[in-house]
This record gives sequence, C-alpha cells and structure tokens, in this order.
Amino acid sequence: MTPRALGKVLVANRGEIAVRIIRACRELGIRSVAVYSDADTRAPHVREADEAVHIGGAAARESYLRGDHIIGVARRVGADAIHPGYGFLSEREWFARAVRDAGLVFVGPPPEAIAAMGSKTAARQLAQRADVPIVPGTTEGVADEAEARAIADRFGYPVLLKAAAGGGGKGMRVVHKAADMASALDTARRESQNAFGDDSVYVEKYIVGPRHVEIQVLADHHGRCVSLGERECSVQRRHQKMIEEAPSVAVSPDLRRAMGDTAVRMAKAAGYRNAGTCEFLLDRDGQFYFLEMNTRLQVEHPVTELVTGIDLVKWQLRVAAGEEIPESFERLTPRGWAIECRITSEDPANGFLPSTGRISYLHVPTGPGVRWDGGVEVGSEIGLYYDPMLAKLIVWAADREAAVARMHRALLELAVDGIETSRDFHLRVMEDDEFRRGDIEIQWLERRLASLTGARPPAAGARVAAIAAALLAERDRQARRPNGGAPAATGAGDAAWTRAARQDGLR
Ligand code: MV4
Repeated sequence: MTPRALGKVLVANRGEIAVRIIRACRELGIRSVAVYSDADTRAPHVREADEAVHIGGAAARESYLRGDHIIGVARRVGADAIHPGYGFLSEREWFARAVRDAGLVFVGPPPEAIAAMGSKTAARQLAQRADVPIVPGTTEGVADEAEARAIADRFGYPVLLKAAAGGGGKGMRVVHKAADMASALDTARRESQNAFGDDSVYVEKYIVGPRHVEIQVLADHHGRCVSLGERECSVQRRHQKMIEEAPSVAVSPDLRRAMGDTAVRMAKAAGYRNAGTCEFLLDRDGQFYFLEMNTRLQVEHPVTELVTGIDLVKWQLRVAAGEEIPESFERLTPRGWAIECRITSEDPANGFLPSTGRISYLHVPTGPGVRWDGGVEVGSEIGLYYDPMLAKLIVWAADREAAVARMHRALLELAVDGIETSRDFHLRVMEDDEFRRGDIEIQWLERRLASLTGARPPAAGARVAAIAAALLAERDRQARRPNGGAPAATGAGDAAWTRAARQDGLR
C-alpha cells in the first residue's frame, strides 16, 4: 500500500499500548478506533478512543488475534490504517499482508521485512551479506549430531543450539561438552517443533556474561533510515524484560555510532520501513553481535523517546502516511538518562506468580521527570487472559544517578491495592549497589533474585499448582459476575505466564 494521509486509525491492541497509540492519534488530529473483548468493556483504551467496536470473547484467540475480523471492522468504520501495537498480530506476516491487500495502511514494516526476520538462519545470512557482525556459528540448520559436534569442535565449547524458526529463547540449549550434544540436540529439536512446527536447529558460539543492548531504527518511504540510539535491556527474567534504560553505561559515543550504523545496514538490507529494533549481545570486550530484529514498536520505546525528544508513535504514523524523516534525526545524541520499570500484576515474593483481582486503589506517581504509560485504573479487573503488564513507570533525569534516585522516589509514591505488583521488587533493584553501578548483564537478575525478592522461587511443581489454584479462583470470580462471565482461560491462552507455566510443567 502506498502511504497516504491518515484520517482514522484502528488500534488493534489493548492496555497501555492501545492508550499510548490513541494519545498520539489525538495529538495529530487523527481519529482513533478501539477494539475490545468481553473482558475489556470498561477498559481505559475503549473510553479514550473516538470509537470502539466489540470484537469477541475474552480469550485473545476470540478477539485480539482475529485478524480477518479486525480488518473487516476497519473497513466498516472507514479507517485508513491499522496500528498493531506489540504482541498479538504485530509480527504476523500474513496480517500485515492482509491489511495491505484490504487497501489499508499497516502502521509497521512491509510483510516482506517481517518474513525476512522471521527465520533466524535467514536473518543471519542476510546479516552476513550486509556486513553485520553475527555470533560465530552456522547460518543453516545442522543435519545431525555428528555435524553439530564437528562445528562445536571448530568454534570451541560452550556452544548454544538455537531454533532456526525461533526467537525469544524457545528451543535454546547450551552445550558444554561433546558428550552432552546428542541429548541437547534432541531437546532443542523437540521444543522447536512444539513451539514453531519446525525442528531445524543451528549452532552458535555461546557468549558468556553479555549485555543485551538494542538499537532503535526508523525508516521512511523515501530512502532515509536512521538510528535513534541504544537501550540497555539486560535486567530480564526468563526472557521477560523488567527494567530498561537509555543510554547504556557500556556504550561510548564511538560504539553508539558503530552499532547504529550496523543496525541501519541491517534494516536497509531487509527493506525495512517504519520503527524497528535490532537486538545485539554486547560482550565484556565491547564486541557486539546481531541477534534478531524486532519488527514492531517495543514496550520499552519510551526511554528512547525521553533521551531523544522524538515521539516514536507519532513518527510511526507520520512515516506510514508518507512523511519524510527530517535530516536532523541523522545526528542525534542522547540527552540525560531515562529508566523504565514494568509494573506487572505478579508477586515477586512468590516466584512472580500472576496475581488477579480488582484494583481497589491506585496512586500514580507524578512530579518532575515522571511518566506513567498505563492501561488500568481503579475498578480494573485483572484476570489471567492477557499479559500481566499493567503499566510502565518511566523517569528522565540529567544523569544515571539522578534517574535512579528519581525512579526510587516515584516507586515510593506508587500505590496499588487489590492485587500484588512488581513495585517492591523494583524498589529493591533501585537500592542495589551493583545495579546503581550499572554492573549488570543478562544473567544478573536471575543470579540476584533471591536477595531482591526476599524469597526463593517455588519449585516447578509448586508453581504449576499455584497457577492452577489462581485459574480456579479466577473461574469462581467470573461465575459470580452478574452476567455469568466468560469461560476461564485454558491451556490455549497466549499470556506469557501460561506459556511459562506449561514450560515449567514440561521440565
Ligand atoms: C545468545 C546468548 C548467548 N550466546 N546467543 C536469548 C533469546 C534470543 N533473543 C537470543 N538469546 C540469547 N542468545 C549466544 N550465542 C544468550 C541469549 C540470552 C539472552 C539474550 C538477550 C536477552 C536475554 C537473554 C537471556 C538469556 C539468554
């Protein structure tokens, strides 16, 4: 679809990101259309949009994942474009194509670019051709154990087996010695087959103790593609980021330029348009390696907005409408420091068990340098149908030390009653000496978890039992509602925690 002026945009998402996109539309004078499920009839995104259309049942499969239905709604209400947000339909090649085929603008990359990044081995081949550094290893699936061992001998142990169709850590296995290869390959293949319907697995050298640093890119339809700097995303647990910041203590101006130029080369090689993110591992020697490209707006985009002064969602909409990126975006340097904490309905004292209930009290932090991107309010029912992220608390200050102090102050102001949240966990991180020094890498949080949560995570069995209990409690609550409620989520749910629970159960 050739870009065109956008008068009305359908927001195919919910929660804080739907609210974020609706706000950008309003500021640009674009009318917005929310869609909502049975569970979201009174949700803030429904109220904030100019129009709202009910699209089905509470389970994502019956509502926010019904791409064809959503496209039908967009046409009926006269929308020009669909913004997918993150998650749900945002990185489904078929959806981006179906939107285009329906004569609508997809606020995101072309389907071809989504496809180019969907296969990790294909993306590694593309990276090689574009002179983008990748972790040493293969760029095709291995045939068998013998081949995997021969490759591991060449690169040296430890190696990491990865799913070719993968991403996000599924189907990954570290192999420390040749004797472990056979069983690791079996497991990686099986996990990959279950998760992606493809058992192709390739080999990489395992990088020990790296940081996860990503580069925001923005590309228009006129040949301009710019890097908007890095985000440090090392504070994560089970591939779920908890805290992100911009810039990174590990990135000098020279390294920023090198990583930015690399990300732009990758985006250009993929024919990328709109906002996207290149993920890198940054090792202790300052070497960086391209991992994958996220072909969507990311949860953590606000930290980039605060240090660049660029409204990424507005620029997504402008670029989709055919506007040119200004030349000045080529020479940005980050100003000050931004930190984001994800406020989730999880209980850190209890192995981050999902917490459900009704928000009975909410006090949102305010004051200098504080931003709250939220999708809930007093009265919101927090169930188990969707991702547990309720809101993002983001702060900006002149330097990192001041930003950490400001985040600590803002977290002290935050009060949520009715459900457990990650607030106290974030407070402890802001008080942690290693975090305050910026001395973090991708394993840091899991190493420090016991001391940061004041509790040991429950054993796998206990976690599954506790989640089962939470599901039953949720079903009770639904049944007690005046309208009888919707059926409780089952194993078919899409929330990250249900996947985690199933994986726990399989271990
Ligand atoms: C790696 C790695 C170490 N060495 N590759 C995890 C998900 C996927 N995006 C790639 N991942 C990793 N790939 C090599 N060769 C460590 C990880 C990794 C990781 C990367 C980014 C953020 C968090 C992570 C947590 C665990 C492992």
